[in-house]
Amino acid sequence: MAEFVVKPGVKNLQHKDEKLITTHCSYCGMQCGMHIRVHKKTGKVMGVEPRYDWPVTMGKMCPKGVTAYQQIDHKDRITRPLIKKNGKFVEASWDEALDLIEKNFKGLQKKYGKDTLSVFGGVSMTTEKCYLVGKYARVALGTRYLDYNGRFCMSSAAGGFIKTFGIDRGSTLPWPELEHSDCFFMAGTNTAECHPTSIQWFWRAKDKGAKLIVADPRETPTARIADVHLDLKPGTDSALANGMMHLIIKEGYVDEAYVSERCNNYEELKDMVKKFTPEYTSEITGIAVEKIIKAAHIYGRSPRSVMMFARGVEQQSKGVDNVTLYSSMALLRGQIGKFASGVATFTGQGNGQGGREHGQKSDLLPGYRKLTDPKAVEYISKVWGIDPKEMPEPGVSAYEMFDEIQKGNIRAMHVICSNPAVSAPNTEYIWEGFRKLDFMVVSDFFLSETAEFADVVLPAATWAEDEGTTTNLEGRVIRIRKVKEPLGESKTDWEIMSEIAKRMGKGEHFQYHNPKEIFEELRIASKGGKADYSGITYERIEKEDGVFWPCPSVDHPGTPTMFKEKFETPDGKANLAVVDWKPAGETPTKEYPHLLTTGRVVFHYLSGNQTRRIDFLMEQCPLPYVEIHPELASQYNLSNGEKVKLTTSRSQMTLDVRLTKAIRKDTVFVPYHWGKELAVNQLTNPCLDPVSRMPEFKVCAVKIEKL
Ligand SMILES: Nc1nc2c(c(=O)[nH]1)N[C@H]1C(S)=C(S)[C@@H](COP(=O)(O)OP(=O)(O)OC[C@H]3O[C@@H](n4cnc5c(=O)[nH]c(N)nc54)[C@H](O)[C@@H]3O)O[C@H]1N2
Ligand SMILES: Nc1nc2c(c(=O)[nH]1)N[C@H]1C(S)=C(S)[C@@H](COP(=O)(O)OP(=O)(O)OC[C@H]3O[C@@H](n4cnc5c(=O)[nH]c(N)nc54)[C@H](O)[C@@H]3O)O[C@H]1N2
Ligand code: SF4
Ligand SMILES: [Mo]
Repeated sequence: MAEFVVKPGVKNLQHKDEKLITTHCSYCGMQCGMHIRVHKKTGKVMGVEPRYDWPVTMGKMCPKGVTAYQQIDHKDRITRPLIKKNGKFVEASWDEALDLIEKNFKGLQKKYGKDTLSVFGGVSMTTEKCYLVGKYARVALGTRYLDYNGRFCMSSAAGGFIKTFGIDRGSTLPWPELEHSDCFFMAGTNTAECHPTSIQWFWRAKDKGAKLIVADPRETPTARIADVHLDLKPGTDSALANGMMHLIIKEGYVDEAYVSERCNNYEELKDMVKKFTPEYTSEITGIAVEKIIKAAHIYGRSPRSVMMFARGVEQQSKGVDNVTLYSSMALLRGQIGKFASGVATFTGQGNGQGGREHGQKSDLLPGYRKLTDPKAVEYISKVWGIDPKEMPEPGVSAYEMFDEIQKGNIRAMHVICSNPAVSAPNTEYIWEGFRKLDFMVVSDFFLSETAEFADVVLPAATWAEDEGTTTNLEGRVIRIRKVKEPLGESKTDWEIMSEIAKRMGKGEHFQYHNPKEIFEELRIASKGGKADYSGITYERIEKEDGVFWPCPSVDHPGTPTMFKEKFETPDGKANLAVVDWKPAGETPTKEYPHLLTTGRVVFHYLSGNQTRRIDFLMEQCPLPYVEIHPELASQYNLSNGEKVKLTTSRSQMTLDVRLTKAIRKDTVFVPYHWGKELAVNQLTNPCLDPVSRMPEFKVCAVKIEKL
């Protein structure tokens, strides 16, 4: 019945009636290599096969990835445009929907000015689409108000990397080198559940003797395999990193030659970390002194180490500080720009890297150019064929757009590929904003909690119904392939934006026939920028198993390892962080005596709008819950499975208790993948990092009550 596809290293099983279409999983930044099985005669999607010859994931996939294909023909797909009439959605033709959008967008702009429209983007889309969102907002709609869900995801990493290294690329090294590292310091990353197919690299390294240090308030599946688990109090990472550097300096683990040649601020850093003795560090972080010392010795003595972090340290009002400090630990050890060592943040969304480089952010243009730089404006205006004077000014960050709604400065919003009704902090404020809008459009393929607020919902094609590129967590640009035609009347996001552009009288700037044409334009737009894609072509990606940016010409090999000779700062040196510890935006009080942190489980993805529709994943994890240590629970006489009320100064909600010893006694944890009354973001603190404008999803003060 089955036959083997014979190709070196490939062991995929293939049925004779099926063809395999080679692509990548739609969900996280790992972008696991996979083949979608399609019936040759009917074109029906039959299932998935992992791709054994993909060098980053080598045939591994997680429970979300192996069921991702079930979205493609899912019964819940929106297949025709929806228009809200008397509070209810009715199906409409594309012409009706687009007419209504045109009438409202034009009418509102005539009355209130161009900036009354806004766009809220997302990075589950290909880079071609993400690039086009920026052009759509600025050229088709002509508004300054554009931001995207990556603001809640990668923005502190971006801010920290720019400060430290002068450029924001998530990883300084390619993933297959991890196997040859001696030590991994992992702060605020639950890799085992959030980037599960990475774990194979750490196991292979561990088999050769590598050590793993994990800093997390919870004993996650990642922490469970660690040699040292630094169980810190949420919001204290800057103290921990300073404490580690205190010991690295004191014990003589600094690579003095590297630091003097390649880094600024060493003397100032030494002064700053003097007070962070293990005792002082322990007092702030709550980690035992011996563990701090043990971790510093392991990290300090490892010839090749990789500093790794994720949202646990970044989604804080001091997220940028944390990133600069942890990166500085790696710099002190001279670990950046060499084989099997470096710094990496785990990119969250599938295209979290590529989608943030080409102008979806309120202050950025393609290629990481700055909207405040007149030369950049001039260059991009030329590529786009507009007068530089028409280029809108920078707008505001994702959460701050909701302040503009309250002030009446924004009266319409087009949400493309995001579900902020679930995923933005302090959701009641977000819901209030959506209700206040005069007109709202959402592009999605499933009716999300956000879409329910909309006046018009446009059926978007899925990741499997279009081709294009994404950039994975290493910085490798890869190909996403079209598996089948869009379901029903759904259209690709680039077609939808181009249609609306035409209606807004800007059609001449959106004359695309396929994603490749958009990519060719993006190559030019990014040329000479920091994220230079001009040397990358679809053909090269195919031939070379992806191409790492920056890649400034077609004969350039791409850049798997960053900063081999110099950093991207004006003087070519990295900036060590001289930053004191500051408390989180909210700390426990008498009324709210405990800490609440939020995050993920392996079975669901982000707002859950995709994974809550997959039966297998719902069977594994149907509802949110609150993780509480048995000692804390006993203070409130709570037992497993009981209902408990959590209250913060913003709101309250009811959750099931899950007793576990794998969490600090002063902290509770809730996963955030559910909406409405089940959304933990009703409780979270919208306190923003001053640089990245990242909300503090990871720390707030909470009250616990037995019901
Ligand atoms: N299964 C699954 N995988 C995913 C996703 C998903 O939704 N589900 N989403 C993807 C996306 S977009 C992202 S951004 C990534 C996120 O990947 P991660 O950042 O790894 O995931 P989180 O669960 O948000 O947070 C990681 C850890 O931070 C810890 N933490 C909380 N507060 C602190 C603190 O103050 N300091 C430190 N050091 N740690 C703290 C939490 O206990 C948690 O275990 O995952 C990607 N992969
Ligand atoms: N409390 C708390 N809140 C958090 C976090 C946390 O750790 N704690 N993490 C934050 C992070 S890191 C992130 S990344 C955000 C994510 O927050 P969201 O942006 O809300 O995440 P998604 O659920 O991916 O939303 C994407 C939506 O777009 C749709 N979609 C997917 N692909 C496409 C496409 O190609 N085109 C179109 N048009 N639509 C598409 C999906 O169906 C879904 O409804 O949440 C943030 N919120
Ligand atoms: S690890 Fe990420 S990319 Fe890989 S299968 Fe799971 S969700 Fe998809
Ligand atoms: Mo994310």
